[in-house]
Amino acid sequence: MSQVFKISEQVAEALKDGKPVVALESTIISHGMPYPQNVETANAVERIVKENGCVPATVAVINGVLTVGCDSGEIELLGKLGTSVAKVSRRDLPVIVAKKQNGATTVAGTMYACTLAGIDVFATGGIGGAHRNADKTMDISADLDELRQSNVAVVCAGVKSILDIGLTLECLETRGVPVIGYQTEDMPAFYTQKSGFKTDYRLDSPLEIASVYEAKRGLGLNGGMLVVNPIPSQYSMDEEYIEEKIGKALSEADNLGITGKNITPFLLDKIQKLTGGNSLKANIQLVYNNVRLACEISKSLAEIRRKGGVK
Ligand code: PSU
Ligand code: MN
Repeated sequence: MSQVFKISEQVAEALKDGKPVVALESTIISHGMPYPQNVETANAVERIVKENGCVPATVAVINGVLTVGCDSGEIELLGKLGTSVAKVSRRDLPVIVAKKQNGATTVAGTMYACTLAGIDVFATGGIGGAHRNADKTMDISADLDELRQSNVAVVCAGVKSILDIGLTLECLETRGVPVIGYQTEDMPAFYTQKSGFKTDYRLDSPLEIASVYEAKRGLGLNGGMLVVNPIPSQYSMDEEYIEEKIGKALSEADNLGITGKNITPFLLDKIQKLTGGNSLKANIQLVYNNVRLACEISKSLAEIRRKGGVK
């Protein structure tokens, strides 16, 4: 059989040596932001990971190979292709690989690659979740089911209120996924620091988060952990303003009958256009903030393991 999975040399070496690695998804590049800001952000993220003493591992399907550790040319390609490249969640992986196509991995697709590679920490902007009318449509992102089964700590800024945040939290509870607020009790709503919902636990240091992750592993509890990191206050958006734009985007999607895998990218694009790029600025900054926290967690985890792990 031809090669279906590849870890870049740099990432493989770091993993072998117990060095801290941070995984990054690629749907956020192709479907989450416009070109060229998407490529600029992805490159800046790689730089931030390195500056913070970790090895970046951007994940995507490149010519049919699920690749952990994309190079800058591959990142540029995904950014330029934008929404014309396949959006690859768990169910899409075998098809895009067999057809030898390119694909940008979602949180679910990236978490699966992390499991294959043995990467424990993954940073992104926001995860998918239960959509606002999920009680009727059953539109619940595969990201939530992946969190049930893949052993990865995912650092995000919560979920956008394009989703039903309360229902998303219920789905996570059912799936046994701990939702950890970093230095907060509040579940953030991506563009804002609060959603009106609470997290399961508040932890105040990367070391505590890493210890919980290791305890989970020690117990043989399969599945992920969701670390929610609120957008820094200087970049957070006015709640009423963003809610109004989200409402508009949702009703437009409804009028156009957009469903399935197209709905999330449609809403992300609409919101960016309706806010005249303001939301993109906030989005970029919260990603950087999550990447920095993920680096600290990954370094703490490496340190715990160097000292012999949680007993
Ligand atoms: N939410 C965002 N930005 C994103 C996504 C979600 O704020 O870029 C992307 C992520 O890749 C996520 C995917 O995994 O959308 C979820 O898509 P769906 O709802 O179709 O599962
Ligand atoms: Mn969906």
